[in-house]
Amino acid sequence: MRKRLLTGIALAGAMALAVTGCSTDSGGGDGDAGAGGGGGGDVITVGFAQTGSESGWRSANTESMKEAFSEENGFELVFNAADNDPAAQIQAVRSFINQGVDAIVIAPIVEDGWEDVLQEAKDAEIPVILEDRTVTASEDLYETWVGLDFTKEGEMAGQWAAETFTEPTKMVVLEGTTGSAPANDRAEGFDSAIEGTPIEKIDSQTGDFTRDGGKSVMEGFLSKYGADGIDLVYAHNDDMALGAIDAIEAAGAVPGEDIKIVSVDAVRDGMQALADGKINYIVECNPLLGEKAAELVKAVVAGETVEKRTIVEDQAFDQAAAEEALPDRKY
Ligand code: GYE
Repeated sequence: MRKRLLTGIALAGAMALAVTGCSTDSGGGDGDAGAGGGGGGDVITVGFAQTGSESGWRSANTESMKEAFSEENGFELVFNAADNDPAAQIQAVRSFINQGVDAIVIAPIVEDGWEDVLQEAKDAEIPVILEDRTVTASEDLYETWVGLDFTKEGEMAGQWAAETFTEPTKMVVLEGTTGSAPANDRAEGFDSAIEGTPIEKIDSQTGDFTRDGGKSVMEGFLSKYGADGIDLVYAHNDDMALGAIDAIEAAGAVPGEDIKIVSVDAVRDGMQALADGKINYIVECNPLLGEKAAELVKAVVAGETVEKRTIVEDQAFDQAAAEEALPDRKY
């Protein structure tokens, strides 16, 4: 503990020096000589292992995190985006441990496989805070998690489908990244909500949460079943829904009419497509988790006890609600 604390102080000192040197070199554009020191307190060095940059949601989340973990707020952020490669993400966490950061924040790409590296962080007495996605590893291996209720998101999407489709309906699913918490939970929540309805899942494949992935998987579905053989698309995120829209239009069908679409996230492009009638319903997933994550990191580093889980509430939008929300949408 003490050893780590000393390392932290040494690091903070080195950084304060580096920042001071930097602002002198840059001609004092920042003005305030105290700005680099986080208001005179110790700078908290945080390693953040982001998933990658797969979607609009992810861009908004990265921006929110960078804004919250700023120098002005007393942080030095070491950022890594793993390009959706679970092994690379674990390696990034290991390198944060070796660097002796004060805290590690992880948005875990997949749920499984975290035990060893989380134990290594624990042995090094570096607190780990999860944001966005969850892991299957024991809760003892991390301090806290801030994120969304993905199962509920799936349920909300499924409830809309269950109410909307009362005749036999053929549905295809564009899944998120295989093994990720939102892909697993959004599938489970949706499936439970449509149980006993005439909605039949005829196919389900991963589009990896990307627009290109959604487009190519949808092209495959369209060539296999024909546009007439598909009534509904459930996309685990807006980006894949947007890719599916391109594929449906290219096949000469009308998205939102010939083939209905329900998705999750409510990012600006998705909301625009909903307002345009190309998507029929969107369940929100709030990416603005930075402020809460930074607050938790500060508390944990200060040795305070924090809640094990913080869940941010989501809402859902139909076309009219999207039109109304769009002008003030922050992401
Ligand atoms: O829905 C998707 C992103 O983990 C909640 O990841 C997040 C998901 C989000 O790529 O767009």
